Amino acid sequence: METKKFYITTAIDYTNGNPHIGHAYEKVAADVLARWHKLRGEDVFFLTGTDEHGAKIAAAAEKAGKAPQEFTDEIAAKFQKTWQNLEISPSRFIRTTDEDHVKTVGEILQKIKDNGYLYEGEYTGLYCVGHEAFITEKELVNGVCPDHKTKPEVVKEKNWFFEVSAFTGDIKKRIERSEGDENGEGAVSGGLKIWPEQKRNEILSWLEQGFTDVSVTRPNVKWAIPAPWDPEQTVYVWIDALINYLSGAGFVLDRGEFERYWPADVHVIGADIVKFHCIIWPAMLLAAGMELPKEVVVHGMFTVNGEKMSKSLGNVIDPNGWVLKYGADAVRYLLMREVPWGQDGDVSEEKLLARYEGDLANGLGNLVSRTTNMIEKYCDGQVPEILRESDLPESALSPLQEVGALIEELRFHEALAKIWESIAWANQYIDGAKPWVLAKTDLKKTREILSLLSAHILAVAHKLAPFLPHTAERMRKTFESGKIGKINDLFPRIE
Ligand code: ME8
Repeated sequence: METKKFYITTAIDYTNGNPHIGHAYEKVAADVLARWHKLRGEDVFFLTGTDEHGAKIAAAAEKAGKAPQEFTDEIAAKFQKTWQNLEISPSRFIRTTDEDHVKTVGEILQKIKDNGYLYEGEYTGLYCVGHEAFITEKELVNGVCPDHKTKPEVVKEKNWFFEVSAFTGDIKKRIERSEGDENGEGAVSGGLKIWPEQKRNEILSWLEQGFTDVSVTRPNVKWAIPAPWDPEQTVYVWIDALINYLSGAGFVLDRGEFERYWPADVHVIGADIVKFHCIIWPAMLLAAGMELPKEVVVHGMFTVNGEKMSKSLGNVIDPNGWVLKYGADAVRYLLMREVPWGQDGDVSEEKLLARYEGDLANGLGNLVSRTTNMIEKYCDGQVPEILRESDLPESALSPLQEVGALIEELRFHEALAKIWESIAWANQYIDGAKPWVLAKTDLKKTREILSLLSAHILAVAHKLAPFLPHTAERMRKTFESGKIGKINDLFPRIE
Protein backbone atom coordinates (compact mmCIF):
# COMPACT_ATOMS: atom_id res chain seq x y z
CA MET A 1 0.00 0.00 0.00
CA GLU A 2 1.29 3.45 -0.83
CA THR A 3 2.14 5.62 2.16
CA LYS A 4 -0.35 8.40 2.76
CA LYS A 5 1.12 11.89 2.37
CA PHE A 6 0.41 14.75 4.73
CA TYR A 7 1.42 18.30 3.77
CA ILE A 8 1.10 20.84 6.57
CA THR A 9 2.09 24.52 6.54
CA THR A 10 2.13 27.46 8.94
CA ALA A 11 1.89 31.15 8.14
CA ILE A 12 5.30 32.60 7.31
CA ASP A 13 6.34 35.27 9.79
CA TYR A 14 7.28 38.84 8.94
CA THR A 15 10.94 39.57 9.51
CA ASN A 16 10.43 43.13 10.74
CA GLY A 17 10.94 41.94 14.32
CA ASN A 18 12.03 38.98 16.41
CA PRO A 19 9.97 35.82 16.95
CA HIS A 20 7.48 36.07 19.81
CA ILE A 21 5.29 33.67 21.74
CA GLY A 22 2.32 34.08 19.33
CA HIS A 23 4.49 32.91 16.43
CA ALA A 24 5.73 30.08 18.62
CA TYR A 25 2.20 28.94 19.46
CA GLU A 26 1.33 28.43 15.82
CA LYS A 27 4.55 26.62 14.98
CA VAL A 28 4.32 24.31 18.00
CA ALA A 29 0.73 23.40 17.09
CA ALA A 30 1.76 22.56 13.52
CA ASP A 31 4.76 20.61 14.80
CA VAL A 32 2.54 18.55 17.12
CA LEU A 33 0.25 17.67 14.19
CA ALA A 34 3.22 16.89 11.94
CA ARG A 35 4.78 14.61 14.56
CA TRP A 36 1.48 12.87 15.20
CA HIS A 37 1.01 12.10 11.50
CA LYS A 38 4.62 10.88 11.31
CA LEU A 39 3.97 8.54 14.23
CA ARG A 40 1.07 7.14 12.25
CA GLY A 41 3.50 6.24 9.50
CA GLU A 42 2.50 8.96 7.05
CA ASP A 43 4.87 10.72 4.67
CA VAL A 44 4.81 14.18 6.22
CA PHE A 45 6.01 17.43 4.65
CA PHE A 46 5.99 20.26 7.15
CA LEU A 47 6.66 23.79 5.88
CA THR A 48 7.33 26.99 7.79
CA GLY A 49 9.42 30.06 7.06
CA THR A 50 9.66 33.82 6.83
CA ASP A 51 7.91 36.57 4.85
CA GLU A 52 10.66 39.02 3.96
CA HIS A 53 9.53 41.52 1.34
CA GLY A 54 7.48 44.72 1.41
CA ALA A 55 7.39 48.23 2.77
CA LYS A 56 7.10 47.21 6.42
CA ILE A 57 10.34 45.22 6.35
CA ALA A 58 12.17 47.79 4.24
CA ALA A 59 11.25 50.41 6.86
CA ALA A 60 12.43 48.22 9.74
CA ALA A 61 15.73 47.60 7.94
CA GLU A 62 16.22 51.29 7.34
CA LYS A 63 15.55 52.03 10.99
CA ALA A 64 18.20 49.47 11.93
CA GLY A 65 20.60 51.10 9.46
CA LYS A 66 20.90 47.95 7.39
CA ALA A 67 20.26 46.86 3.82
CA PRO A 68 16.99 44.88 3.63
CA GLN A 69 18.69 41.63 2.63
CA GLU A 70 21.26 41.82 5.41
CA PHE A 71 18.53 42.71 7.89
CA THR A 72 16.21 39.86 6.91
CA ASP A 73 19.13 37.39 6.81
CA GLU A 74 19.70 38.13 10.48
CA ILE A 75 16.07 37.92 11.52
CA ALA A 76 15.33 34.80 9.46
CA ALA A 77 18.29 33.13 11.21
CA LYS A 78 16.79 34.08 14.57
CA PHE A 79 13.48 32.48 13.62
CA GLN A 80 15.25 29.30 12.53
CA LYS A 81 17.26 29.15 15.73
CA THR A 82 14.16 29.73 17.83
CA TRP A 83 12.31 26.85 16.18
CA GLN A 84 15.32 24.62 16.73
CA ASN A 85 15.37 25.58 20.38
CA LEU A 86 11.68 24.68 20.62
CA GLU A 87 12.27 21.28 18.97
CA ILE A 88 10.20 22.34 15.98
CA SER A 89 11.45 20.42 12.99
CA PRO A 90 10.12 21.54 9.60
CA SER A 91 10.95 19.65 6.41
CA ARG A 92 11.86 23.01 4.86
CA PHE A 93 12.24 26.53 6.20
CA ILE A 94 11.26 28.73 3.28
CA ARG A 95 12.30 32.34 2.91
CA THR A 96 10.48 34.50 0.37
CA THR A 97 13.89 35.78 -0.72
CA ASP A 98 14.84 32.21 -1.78
CA GLU A 99 15.58 32.11 -5.48
CA ASP A 100 13.15 29.28 -6.27
CA HIS A 101 10.36 31.14 -4.49
CA VAL A 102 11.01 34.33 -6.47
CA LYS A 103 10.78 32.24 -9.65
CA THR A 104 7.59 30.52 -8.54
CA VAL A 105 5.90 33.87 -7.81
CA GLY A 106 6.73 35.09 -11.33
CA GLU A 107 5.40 31.91 -12.93
CA ILE A 108 2.14 31.79 -10.98
CA LEU A 109 1.32 35.45 -11.52
CA GLN A 110 2.12 35.20 -15.20
CA LYS A 111 -0.22 32.21 -15.40
CA ILE A 112 -3.03 34.12 -13.68
CA LYS A 113 -2.46 36.98 -16.10
CA ASP A 114 -2.37 34.67 -19.13
CA ASN A 115 -5.64 33.14 -17.96
CA GLY A 116 -7.17 36.62 -18.14
CA TYR A 117 -7.75 37.44 -14.48
CA LEU A 118 -5.53 40.52 -14.10
CA TYR A 119 -6.44 43.99 -15.28
CA GLU A 120 -4.88 47.43 -14.97
CA GLY A 121 -6.48 50.03 -12.80
CA GLU A 122 -5.94 53.08 -10.69
CA TYR A 123 -6.14 52.71 -6.94
CA THR A 124 -7.05 55.53 -4.63
CA GLY A 125 -7.19 54.62 -1.00
CA LEU A 126 -5.53 54.33 2.38
CA TYR A 127 -2.70 51.90 2.99
CA CYS A 128 -1.69 50.63 6.42
CA VAL A 129 1.94 49.52 6.31
CA GLY A 130 1.55 47.62 9.61
CA HIS A 131 -1.11 45.43 8.02
CA GLU A 132 0.53 45.54 4.59
CA ALA A 133 -3.01 46.06 3.33
CA PHE A 134 -5.46 48.72 2.26
CA ILE A 135 -7.75 49.92 5.00
CA THR A 136 -11.06 51.78 4.74
CA GLU A 137 -11.94 55.14 6.27
CA LYS A 138 -14.60 53.34 8.33
CA GLU A 139 -12.02 51.10 10.00
CA LEU A 140 -9.96 54.01 11.35
CA VAL A 141 -10.31 55.17 14.94
CA ASN A 142 -9.48 58.86 15.45
CA GLY A 143 -7.79 58.83 12.07
CA VAL A 144 -5.38 56.00 12.88
CA CYS A 145 -5.35 52.22 12.36
CA PRO A 146 -6.74 50.74 15.59
CA ASP A 147 -4.22 47.87 15.58
CA HIS A 148 -1.04 49.76 14.74
CA LYS A 149 -1.96 53.24 16.00
CA THR A 150 -0.45 54.73 12.85
CA LYS A 151 -1.90 57.01 10.21
CA PRO A 152 -2.41 55.20 6.91
CA GLU A 153 -0.69 56.47 3.75
CA VAL A 154 -2.92 58.09 1.15
CA VAL A 155 -2.22 56.17 -2.03
CA LYS A 156 -3.13 57.06 -5.59
CA GLU A 157 -1.37 54.78 -7.97
CA LYS A 158 -1.54 52.45 -10.93
CA ASN A 159 -1.90 48.80 -9.95
CA TRP A 160 -2.60 45.47 -11.56
CA PHE A 161 -5.80 44.08 -10.10
CA PHE A 162 -6.84 40.50 -9.59
CA GLU A 163 -10.44 39.59 -10.32
CA VAL A 164 -11.26 37.80 -7.04
CA SER A 165 -14.95 38.42 -7.74
CA ALA A 166 -14.83 35.86 -10.56
CA PHE A 167 -14.30 33.08 -8.00
CA THR A 168 -16.28 34.01 -4.91
CA GLY A 169 -19.32 31.91 -5.93
CA ASP A 170 -17.19 28.84 -6.56
CA ILE A 171 -15.24 29.28 -3.31
CA LYS A 172 -18.48 29.63 -1.35
CA LYS A 173 -19.78 26.37 -2.78
CA ARG A 174 -16.54 24.58 -1.98
CA ILE A 175 -16.62 25.78 1.62
CA GLU A 176 -20.30 24.94 2.09
CA ARG A 177 -19.98 21.49 0.63
CA SER A 178 -16.61 20.58 2.07
CA GLU A 179 -18.07 18.03 4.41
CA GLY A 180 -21.43 17.22 2.87
CA ASP A 181 -24.44 16.69 5.12
CA GLU A 182 -24.28 15.23 8.63
CA ASN A 183 -23.49 11.80 7.16
CA GLY A 184 -20.79 13.22 4.92
CA GLU A 185 -23.04 12.64 1.88
CA GLY A 186 -22.68 15.03 -1.00
CA ALA A 187 -19.24 16.32 -0.02
CA VAL A 188 -17.65 17.82 -3.13
CA SER A 189 -14.14 16.87 -4.10
CA GLY A 190 -12.03 19.99 -4.04
CA GLY A 191 -14.03 21.22 -1.04
CA LEU A 192 -12.36 23.63 1.36
CA LYS A 193 -12.82 22.96 5.06
CA ILE A 194 -12.41 25.86 7.48
CA TRP A 195 -12.15 25.21 11.18
CA PRO A 196 -13.39 26.31 13.70
CA GLU A 197 -17.00 26.59 12.56
CA GLN A 198 -17.26 30.23 13.62
CA LYS A 199 -14.48 31.23 11.21
CA ARG A 200 -16.12 29.25 8.44
CA ASN A 201 -19.35 31.17 9.00
CA GLU A 202 -17.51 34.51 9.04
CA ILE A 203 -15.94 33.72 5.67
CA LEU A 204 -19.24 32.59 4.21
CA SER A 205 -20.88 35.84 5.23
CA TRP A 206 -18.04 37.91 3.71
CA LEU A 207 -18.44 35.95 0.51
CA GLU A 208 -22.15 36.66 0.54
CA GLN A 209 -21.54 40.40 0.85
CA GLY A 210 -19.31 40.22 -2.21
CA PHE A 211 -15.57 40.60 -2.14
CA THR A 212 -13.82 43.41 -3.96
CA ASP A 213 -10.90 42.76 -6.30
CA VAL A 214 -7.42 43.21 -4.85
CA SER A 215 -4.33 44.80 -6.28
CA VAL A 216 -1.50 42.35 -6.86
CA THR A 217 1.24 44.80 -7.78
CA ARG A 218 2.46 48.15 -6.51
CA PRO A 219 4.53 50.80 -8.30
CA ASN A 220 6.54 52.31 -5.45
CA VAL A 221 7.68 49.41 -3.32
CA LYS A 222 11.25 48.59 -4.24
CA TRP A 223 11.96 45.77 -1.75
CA ALA A 224 9.74 43.25 -3.55
CA ILE A 225 9.65 40.76 -6.43
CA PRO A 226 9.38 42.42 -9.88
CA ALA A 227 6.19 41.78 -11.84
CA PRO A 228 7.40 39.72 -14.82
CA TRP A 229 5.46 41.68 -17.46
CA ASP A 230 5.67 45.22 -16.09
CA PRO A 231 9.06 46.72 -15.12
CA GLU A 232 7.34 49.56 -13.27
CA GLN A 233 5.58 47.28 -10.82
CA THR A 234 6.50 44.87 -8.04
CA VAL A 235 4.40 42.10 -6.54
CA TYR A 236 2.24 42.98 -3.53
CA VAL A 237 3.78 41.30 -0.48
CA TRP A 238 0.69 39.24 0.44
CA ILE A 239 0.46 37.72 -3.04
CA ASP A 240 4.19 36.95 -2.86
CA ALA A 241 3.80 35.39 0.59
CA LEU A 242 0.83 33.12 -0.16
CA ILE A 243 2.68 31.52 -3.05
CA ASN A 244 5.26 30.16 -0.55
CA TYR A 245 2.93 27.17 -0.05
CA LEU A 246 3.64 26.16 -3.65
CA SER A 247 7.34 27.00 -3.84
CA GLY A 248 7.97 25.40 -0.45
CA ALA A 249 6.81 22.01 -1.69
CA GLY A 250 9.13 22.15 -4.70
CA PHE A 251 7.16 23.88 -7.46
CA VAL A 252 10.39 24.96 -9.15
CA LEU A 253 12.99 22.90 -7.28
CA ASP A 254 11.48 19.43 -7.57
CA ARG A 255 8.30 19.05 -9.58
CA GLY A 256 7.89 15.38 -8.68
CA GLU A 257 7.92 16.22 -5.00
CA PHE A 258 5.50 19.06 -5.60
CA GLU A 259 3.07 16.78 -7.42
CA ARG A 260 3.28 14.36 -4.53
CA TYR A 261 2.49 16.86 -1.79
CA TRP A 262 0.17 19.44 -3.36
CA PRO A 263 -2.62 20.16 -2.48
CA ALA A 264 -1.75 20.98 1.12
CA ASP A 265 -3.70 18.97 3.67
CA VAL A 266 -3.69 21.73 6.31
CA HIS A 267 -2.78 25.42 6.45
CA VAL A 268 -2.37 26.48 10.11
CA ILE A 269 -2.91 30.25 10.51
CA GLY A 270 -4.00 32.92 12.97
CA ALA A 271 -7.37 34.65 13.19
CA ASP A 272 -6.03 37.94 11.79
CA ILE A 273 -5.25 36.54 8.34
CA VAL A 274 -8.26 34.37 7.41
CA LYS A 275 -9.48 36.54 4.51
CA PHE A 276 -6.14 36.15 2.76
CA HIS A 277 -6.14 32.37 3.23
CA CYS A 278 -9.80 31.53 2.74
CA ILE A 279 -10.73 33.94 -0.05
CA ILE A 280 -7.76 35.48 -1.88
CA TRP A 281 -5.57 32.36 -1.82
CA PRO A 282 -8.24 29.96 -3.12
CA ALA A 283 -9.13 32.53 -5.80
CA MET A 284 -5.48 32.73 -6.89
CA LEU A 285 -5.24 28.95 -7.14
CA LEU A 286 -8.47 28.66 -9.11
CA ALA A 287 -7.27 31.42 -11.45
CA ALA A 288 -4.01 29.54 -12.00
CA GLY A 289 -5.93 26.30 -12.63
CA MET A 290 -4.67 24.56 -9.51
CA GLU A 291 -6.17 22.45 -6.75
CA LEU A 292 -7.20 24.05 -3.45
CA PRO A 293 -5.80 23.12 -0.04
CA LYS A 294 -8.05 20.71 1.82
CA GLU A 295 -8.32 22.58 5.09
CA VAL A 296 -7.50 25.87 6.81
CA VAL A 297 -7.38 25.72 10.61
CA VAL A 298 -7.46 29.00 12.49
CA HIS A 299 -6.04 29.68 15.94
CA GLY A 300 -6.76 32.58 18.28
CA MET A 301 -4.44 35.44 19.18
CA PHE A 302 -2.29 35.59 22.31
CA THR A 303 -2.10 38.41 24.75
CA VAL A 304 0.28 38.78 27.70
CA ASN A 305 -1.25 39.49 31.08
CA GLY A 306 -4.37 40.59 29.25
CA GLU A 307 -2.64 43.05 26.93
CA LYS A 308 -1.83 42.92 23.25
CA MET A 309 1.86 42.26 22.72
CA SER A 310 3.59 45.32 21.35
CA LYS A 311 7.04 46.81 21.22
CA SER A 312 5.80 50.06 22.68
CA LEU A 313 4.30 48.31 25.72
CA GLY A 314 7.54 46.33 26.06
CA ASN A 315 5.63 43.13 26.83
CA VAL A 316 6.67 41.04 23.82
CA ILE A 317 7.62 37.57 25.07
CA ASP A 318 10.66 36.01 23.45
CA PRO A 319 10.15 32.25 23.69
CA ASN A 320 13.93 31.69 23.87
CA GLY A 321 14.16 33.11 27.38
CA TRP A 322 11.52 30.69 28.64
CA VAL A 323 13.17 27.76 26.81
CA LEU A 324 16.49 28.51 28.51
CA LYS A 325 14.92 28.61 31.93
CA TYR A 326 12.23 25.90 31.72
CA GLY A 327 13.19 23.78 28.69
CA ALA A 328 11.50 23.42 25.31
CA ASP A 329 9.05 20.76 26.43
CA ALA A 330 7.69 22.91 29.25
CA VAL A 331 7.06 25.83 26.89
CA ARG A 332 5.42 23.51 24.36
CA TYR A 333 3.30 22.07 27.16
CA LEU A 334 2.14 25.48 28.36
CA LEU A 335 1.19 26.61 24.86
CA MET A 336 -0.75 23.47 24.01
CA ARG A 337 -2.34 22.99 27.47
CA GLU A 338 -3.38 26.50 28.36
CA VAL A 339 -5.66 27.62 25.54
CA PRO A 340 -8.44 25.73 23.67
CA TRP A 341 -7.95 25.84 19.91
CA GLY A 342 -9.57 28.80 18.21
CA GLN A 343 -9.88 30.90 21.35
CA ASP A 344 -7.74 33.90 22.15
CA GLY A 345 -5.38 33.13 24.96
CA ASP A 346 -3.29 34.75 27.61
CA VAL A 347 0.12 33.56 28.72
CA SER A 348 2.51 34.68 31.40
CA GLU A 349 5.52 33.36 33.25
CA GLU A 350 3.36 32.74 36.34
CA LYS A 351 1.19 30.38 34.33
CA LEU A 352 4.24 28.64 32.94
CA LEU A 353 5.72 28.20 36.40
CA ALA A 354 2.44 26.86 37.80
CA ARG A 355 2.14 24.28 34.99
CA TYR A 356 5.80 23.41 35.38
CA GLU A 357 5.62 22.77 39.09
CA GLY A 358 2.16 21.23 39.10
CA ASP A 359 1.59 19.13 36.00
CA LEU A 360 5.15 18.53 34.92
CA ALA A 361 7.32 18.21 38.03
CA ASN A 362 4.75 16.95 40.56
CA GLY A 363 2.66 14.99 38.08
CA LEU A 364 4.78 13.39 35.38
CA GLY A 365 8.25 13.98 36.85
CA ASN A 366 7.22 12.51 40.18
CA LEU A 367 5.66 9.42 38.61
CA VAL A 368 8.81 8.67 36.63
CA SER A 369 11.21 9.32 39.49
CA ARG A 370 9.22 7.26 42.04
CA THR A 371 8.90 4.38 39.63
CA THR A 372 12.52 4.33 38.51
CA ASN A 373 13.74 4.65 42.11
CA MET A 374 11.62 1.68 43.21
CA ILE A 375 12.76 -0.39 40.25
CA GLU A 376 16.35 0.29 41.27
CA LYS A 377 15.63 -0.64 44.85
CA TYR A 378 13.36 -3.65 44.52
CA CYS A 379 14.27 -5.07 41.12
CA ASP A 380 17.97 -4.20 40.77
CA GLY A 381 17.10 -1.80 38.01
CA GLN A 382 15.33 -4.41 35.95
CA VAL A 383 11.62 -5.16 35.88
CA PRO A 384 10.79 -8.86 35.53
CA GLU A 385 8.59 -8.32 32.52
CA ILE A 386 7.39 -5.27 30.62
CA LEU A 387 3.67 -5.75 30.20
CA ARG A 388 1.72 -4.71 27.18
CA GLU A 389 -0.44 -1.62 26.94
CA SER A 390 -3.51 -3.87 26.84
CA ASP A 391 -2.64 -5.20 30.29
CA LEU A 392 -3.35 -1.79 31.80
CA PRO A 393 -6.59 -1.29 33.71
CA GLU A 394 -9.41 0.55 31.97
CA SER A 395 -9.03 3.74 34.03
CA ALA A 396 -5.40 4.10 32.91
CA LEU A 397 -5.89 3.04 29.33
CA SER A 398 -9.12 4.64 28.17
CA PRO A 399 -8.01 8.29 28.56
CA LEU A 400 -4.90 7.47 26.53
CA GLN A 401 -6.96 5.87 23.79
CA GLU A 402 -8.79 9.14 23.24
CA VAL A 403 -5.63 11.17 22.61
CA GLY A 404 -5.20 10.50 18.88
CA ALA A 405 -8.70 11.58 17.89
CA LEU A 406 -8.41 14.70 20.05
CA ILE A 407 -5.14 15.71 18.36
CA GLU A 408 -6.71 15.28 14.94
CA GLU A 409 -9.61 17.50 16.01
CA LEU A 410 -7.04 20.08 17.23
CA ARG A 411 -8.30 19.67 20.78
CA PHE A 412 -4.72 19.70 22.04
CA HIS A 413 -5.58 20.95 25.51
CA GLU A 414 -8.04 18.08 25.98
CA ALA A 415 -5.58 15.55 24.62
CA LEU A 416 -3.08 16.66 27.26
CA ALA A 417 -5.76 16.66 29.95
CA LYS A 418 -6.47 13.00 29.07
CA ILE A 419 -2.79 12.08 29.30
CA TRP A 420 -2.63 13.75 32.70
CA GLU A 421 -5.75 11.92 33.81
CA SER A 422 -3.84 8.72 33.16
CA ILE A 423 -0.75 10.05 34.96
CA ALA A 424 -2.93 10.89 37.95
CA TRP A 425 -4.27 7.33 37.91
CA ALA A 426 -0.70 5.99 38.16
CA ASN A 427 0.29 8.29 41.01
CA GLN A 428 -2.85 7.27 42.92
CA TYR A 429 -2.20 3.62 42.18
CA ILE A 430 1.27 3.95 43.74
CA ASP A 431 -0.13 5.79 46.78
CA GLY A 432 -2.72 3.05 47.27
CA ALA A 433 -0.51 0.03 46.60
CA LYS A 434 2.38 1.36 48.73
CA PRO A 435 5.05 -0.83 47.10
CA TRP A 436 7.60 0.31 49.70
CA VAL A 437 5.50 -1.38 52.42
CA LEU A 438 4.56 -4.37 50.32
CA ALA A 439 8.21 -5.01 49.44
CA LYS A 440 8.87 -6.10 53.03
CA THR A 441 6.48 -9.04 52.76
CA ASP A 442 5.84 -9.73 49.07
CA LEU A 443 8.60 -8.89 46.64
CA LYS A 444 6.97 -10.77 43.79
CA LYS A 445 3.81 -8.68 43.96
CA THR A 446 5.90 -5.51 44.33
CA ARG A 447 7.70 -6.34 41.11
CA GLU A 448 4.43 -6.99 39.32
CA ILE A 449 3.24 -3.56 40.30
CA LEU A 450 6.46 -2.05 38.94
CA SER A 451 6.05 -3.97 35.70
CA LEU A 452 2.60 -2.54 35.30
CA LEU A 453 3.86 0.98 36.00
CA SER A 454 6.62 0.54 33.44
CA ALA A 455 4.10 -0.44 30.80
CA HIS A 456 2.02 2.56 31.77
CA ILE A 457 4.95 4.97 31.49
CA LEU A 458 5.78 3.63 28.03
CA ALA A 459 2.17 4.08 26.93
CA VAL A 460 2.19 7.65 28.25
CA ALA A 461 5.49 8.35 26.47
CA HIS A 462 3.99 7.22 23.19
CA LYS A 463 1.09 9.67 23.41
CA LEU A 464 3.29 12.44 24.76
CA ALA A 465 5.83 12.21 21.95
CA PRO A 466 4.25 14.79 19.61
CA PHE A 467 3.91 17.32 22.45
CA LEU A 468 7.02 16.76 24.57
CA PRO A 469 9.45 15.07 22.19
CA HIS A 470 12.54 15.29 24.39
CA THR A 471 10.86 14.06 27.58
CA ALA A 472 9.00 11.27 25.76
CA GLU A 473 12.22 10.07 24.18
CA ARG A 474 14.00 9.91 27.54
CA MET A 475 11.12 7.96 29.04
CA ARG A 476 11.02 5.56 26.12
CA LYS A 477 14.78 4.96 26.06
CA THR A 478 14.92 4.35 29.80
CA PHE A 479 12.03 1.93 29.98
CA GLU A 480 12.90 0.06 26.81
CA SER A 481 16.51 -0.55 27.81
CA GLY A 482 17.23 -3.67 29.82
CA LYS A 483 18.59 -1.70 32.74
CA ILE A 484 16.29 1.04 33.97
CA GLY A 485 18.33 3.87 35.42
CA LYS A 486 16.90 6.34 37.92
CA ILE A 487 15.45 9.51 36.40
CA ASN A 488 15.12 12.18 39.04
CA ASP A 489 15.67 15.20 36.82
CA LEU A 490 12.93 15.15 34.20
CA PHE A 491 11.75 18.57 35.41
CA PRO A 492 14.36 19.95 37.82
CA ARG A 493 13.48 22.61 40.37
CA ILE A 494 13.62 26.13 38.94
CA GLU A 495 16.00 28.34 40.91
O1 ME8 B 1 0.69 37.80 9.11
N1 ME8 B 1 -0.90 35.43 18.93
O2 ME8 B 1 2.95 37.56 9.55
P1 ME8 B 1 2.98 37.81 11.13
C1 ME8 B 1 -1.06 34.35 18.14
N2 ME8 B 1 3.53 37.39 7.05
N3 ME8 B 1 -0.63 34.31 16.87
C2 ME8 B 1 -0.03 35.40 16.38
C3 ME8 B 1 0.18 36.57 17.15
C4 ME8 B 1 -0.29 36.55 18.49
N4 ME8 B 1 -0.17 37.60 19.30
N5 ME8 B 1 0.81 37.48 16.36
C5 ME8 B 1 0.97 36.89 15.16
C6 ME8 B 1 1.85 37.60 8.75
N6 ME8 B 1 0.48 35.64 15.17
C7 ME8 B 1 2.14 37.28 7.29
C8 ME8 B 1 1.63 35.88 6.99
S1 ME8 B 1 1.26 33.79 5.37
C9 ME8 B 1 1.31 33.53 3.72
C10 ME8 B 1 1.83 35.43 5.58
C11 ME8 B 1 0.40 34.69 14.04
O3 ME8 B 1 4.41 37.70 11.49
C12 ME8 B 1 -0.42 35.30 12.92
O4 ME8 B 1 -1.79 35.08 13.15
O5 ME8 B 1 2.25 39.05 11.46
C13 ME8 B 1 0.10 34.54 11.73
O6 ME8 B 1 -0.59 33.32 11.55
C14 ME8 B 1 1.57 34.29 12.10
O7 ME8 B 1 1.68 34.48 13.50
C15 ME8 B 1 2.51 35.26 11.40
O8 ME8 B 1 2.17 36.59 11.72
